[in-house]
Amino acid sequence: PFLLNVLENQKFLNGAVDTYFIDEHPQLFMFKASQNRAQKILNYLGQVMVNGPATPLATQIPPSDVKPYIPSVPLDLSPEAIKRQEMTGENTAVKPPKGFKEILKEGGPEAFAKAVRENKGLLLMDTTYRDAHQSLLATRVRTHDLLGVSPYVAHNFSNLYSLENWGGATFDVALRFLHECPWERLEDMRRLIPNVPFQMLLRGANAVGYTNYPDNVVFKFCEMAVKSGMDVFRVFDSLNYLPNLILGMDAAGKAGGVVEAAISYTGDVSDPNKKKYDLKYYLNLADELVKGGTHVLAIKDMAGLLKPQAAKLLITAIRDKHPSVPIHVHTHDTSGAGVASMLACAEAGADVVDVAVDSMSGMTSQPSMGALVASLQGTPLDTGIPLQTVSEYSAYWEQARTLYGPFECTATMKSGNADVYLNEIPGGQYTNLQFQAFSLGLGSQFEEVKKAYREANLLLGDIIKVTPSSKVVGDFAQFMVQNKLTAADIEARAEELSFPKSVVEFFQGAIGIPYGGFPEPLRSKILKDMPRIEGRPGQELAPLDFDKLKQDIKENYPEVTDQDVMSAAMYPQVANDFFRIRDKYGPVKHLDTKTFLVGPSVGETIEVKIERGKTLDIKTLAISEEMTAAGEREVFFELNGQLRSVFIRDEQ
Ligand code: 3PY
Ligand code: ZN
Repeated sequence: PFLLNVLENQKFLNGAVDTYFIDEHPQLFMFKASQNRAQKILNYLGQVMVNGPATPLATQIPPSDVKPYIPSVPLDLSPEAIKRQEMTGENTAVKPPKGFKEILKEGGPEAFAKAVRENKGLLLMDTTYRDAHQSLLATRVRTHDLLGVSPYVAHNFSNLYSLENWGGATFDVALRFLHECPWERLEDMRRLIPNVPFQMLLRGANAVGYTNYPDNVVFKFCEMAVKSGMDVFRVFDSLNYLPNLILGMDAAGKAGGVVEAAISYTGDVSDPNKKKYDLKYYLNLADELVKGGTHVLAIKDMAGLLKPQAAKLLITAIRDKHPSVPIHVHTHDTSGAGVASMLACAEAGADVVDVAVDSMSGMTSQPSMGALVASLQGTPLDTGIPLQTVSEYSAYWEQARTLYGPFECTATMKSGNADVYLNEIPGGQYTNLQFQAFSLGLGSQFEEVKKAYREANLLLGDIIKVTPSSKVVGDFAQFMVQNKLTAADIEARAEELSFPKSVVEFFQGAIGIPYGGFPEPLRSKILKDMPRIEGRPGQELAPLDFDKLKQDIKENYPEVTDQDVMSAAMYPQVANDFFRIRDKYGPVKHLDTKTFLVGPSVGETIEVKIERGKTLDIKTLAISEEMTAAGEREVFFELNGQLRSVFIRDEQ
């Protein structure tokens, strides 16, 4: 019987116990859910039922009602485990097999890199938990659905190079739209997947934001990420600006992470007419990053421009020059040539390529894991992953994806499109721009935006385009379309036009210096006598005072953690809104996705597991037709068999 938890147990408090004590008394770790948390969840449900979604939905497609089937993992059937299961209600899985995480833990990043380089077959990074949904579902996949299949990943994908599951846009979106703490997500995943290296995307000096941060913020961010379970940091800069890249690499390295410095790829090294970003440019950059101490070298083909022939040239050349450095290639399948390109990379000597599980692959996402695994079966580059395993994993995501209908890129995108070789729009942004164009109701708008994007890029001097430089080009393109301006108009009227803020800041040097410098006379015409930043932008910023920031937040939220403070350092306003919502609605990450997005219907019963062994059974009974004098409606629930109600202001 459950009586006291550890905090009330004298024997535990006196320290008069051994470690097996915990194994034998799992009930000591069962804490009573505070009434508070349950009440807050009811408030959230009431709010969504009365006033509609608490996060903006992007398409007309509703979330499905499915409970994705979770493929099983081997269970521990020992008497101790069964006892534990009886007490906590949780299945007790056996320990998953060891993987590269073990090598990293024991030998550090150098040993990890060596093992990767010596591995015979092709290694894979699975992007399903990050880039795949960033590119297909507006980054909206929630912790709830990531955790669902995590034990399966741990048990069946132990030979992955890494699982990309954090960073990029996930940090911002978790806080802003999913009302979840990104740090908790990372720690939750780590708990369920102890054996596979975790990988994140770090935007160099921009960390996981869109702007430059003081150096101490980037360093502390990486340190905290490692503490919460991060292993491999893919570090890039949106202009391939070396000082920004080196800063990110130093921060990741000092934190103890594996440094995977990335060269962002644009243009076409197989086309002799494309002269700016030629083989020499990429080889020089590779030399600099190896000199800078990267453990692994990444080629980040964020738009999917690396054609098979170009892949062969580029990877062969880097392989020859740096025989002992592992090469990891990232691409997007926007044109449909992704699988062919990744096979070409593997044959030319790349050690690792990026794939997404089949049902989350293709189009602006990564190429298909199953296609790559099957293509290499029985060859010297065999990945060793059984196709059946990929299929089971894919079946989970095929169902889980239907929960995200409101963010589904296929609402507008029906196929791949090789026009990406012309406009060079990165995968994530391609879907975004298409959404925006269609939401304006203009079918032809997207075609115009894509053409303008190409022109805007050339006006900016043909720059590398990836977050945040891709936003500069996107804003510029939209400005041109909205104001019906051609490139010639821009050049002629630059002094009098009022350009988007991001474009002006780019010319000021706010995100760094592009390769080949800024285009003149356009820069001078736009900036006139505005200030310019010379060199690395972050260098000029004063260190952030974390203690002061913590004190400030504490005034409103006394329980603020260091992780919260870092969230606020990255995104001050977004984090503040998140704290307010968390305070009001509690841990909404535990709700299933359909309920989180559109709420339960009247008469529906839902289960909310708010912690190990603690489940809330919530039945929605009714919403009052009458409004109170204060403009509120009463929403009635049955919570674990007891009648409860909440008053919700009707904002409609
Ligand atoms: C990001 O910065 O989020 C990206 O995915 C860039 O490719
Ligand atoms: Zn990407």
